[in-house]
Amino acid sequence: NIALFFIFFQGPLVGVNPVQIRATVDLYPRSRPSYDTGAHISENPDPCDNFRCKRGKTCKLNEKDKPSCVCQQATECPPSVNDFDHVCGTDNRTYDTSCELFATKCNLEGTKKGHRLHLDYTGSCKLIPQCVDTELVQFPLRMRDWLKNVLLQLYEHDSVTPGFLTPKQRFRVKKIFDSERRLQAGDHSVELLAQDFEKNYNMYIYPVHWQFAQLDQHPSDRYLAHSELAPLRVPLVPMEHCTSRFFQECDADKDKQVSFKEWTTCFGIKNGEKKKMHCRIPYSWISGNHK
Ligand SMILES: *[C@@H]1O[C@H](CO)[C@@H](O)[C@H](O)[C@H]1NC(C)=O
Ligand SMILES: [Ca+2]
Ligand SMILES: [Ca+2]
Repeated sequence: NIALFFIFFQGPLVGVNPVQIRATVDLYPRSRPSYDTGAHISENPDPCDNFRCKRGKTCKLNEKDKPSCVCQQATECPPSVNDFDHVCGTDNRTYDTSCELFATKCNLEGTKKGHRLHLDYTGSCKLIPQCVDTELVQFPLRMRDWLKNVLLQLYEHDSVTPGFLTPKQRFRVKKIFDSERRLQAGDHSVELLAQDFEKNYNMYIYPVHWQFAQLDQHPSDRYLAHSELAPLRVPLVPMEHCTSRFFQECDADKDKQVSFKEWTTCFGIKNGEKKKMHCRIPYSWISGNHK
């Protein structure tokens, strides 16, 4: 999922971004043909093959020749290919690559500095302007519109190469896609976005629910922890200076998690339509989990 959002957000939250096409393939690897020929299978497989370590760590064999995870050295990280590989840490220091940041964090393990160091956003560190109230109000309007466009794009790709959406997701998005009334993707004024939200409110519900479910995976519990929000936050912060404040204020009860209810409220989607239970979308429909 991280791959999707990293690439999705290489443009501002308006219109249709052609880079999104590549991104979707990364998100849905099952749509990618597999070329595993089995050529790597040898008599003595490296025990470190398929041994996964968390970010910042790498697999090494210990004294007993057993694979184990140890901190990676920043100098062992592959060099950055271009400026897009740079990341800004919460220490406001630019790291050449995210590998370097996580290696640095790992080597600081047990220290306060290491505990505090996180990936803040993609790109070199820069001055992020303060988000003023009037801008904060506009942020969810633009993001809602963007989410809808992302889903419609996925739908179009899915029509050519199935696998981007589950049948149930397709069913939901088709309704939006087929609507004559929908606002086409474009660089719209905040006034127009607000008007369209009033007029076509129903078209915005699913994209907002869908994005939540995309992020709510570790674990899938209807709460977004800070780390679950990261795939969305990290690429967005350098482009949209209200991102951090928006998600902070989204957590209305300040328990450091964004609940499903807090999320929908942030995007202006109504909650608790209890009388219309039969209209509610089962959570599994949104997330695409067939459980
Ligand atoms: C972070 O670093 C950038 C670039 O060096 C600088 O412009 C900015 O003011 C710094 N931000 C803070 C909060 O210190
Ligand atoms: Ca969760
Ligand atoms: Ca909360």
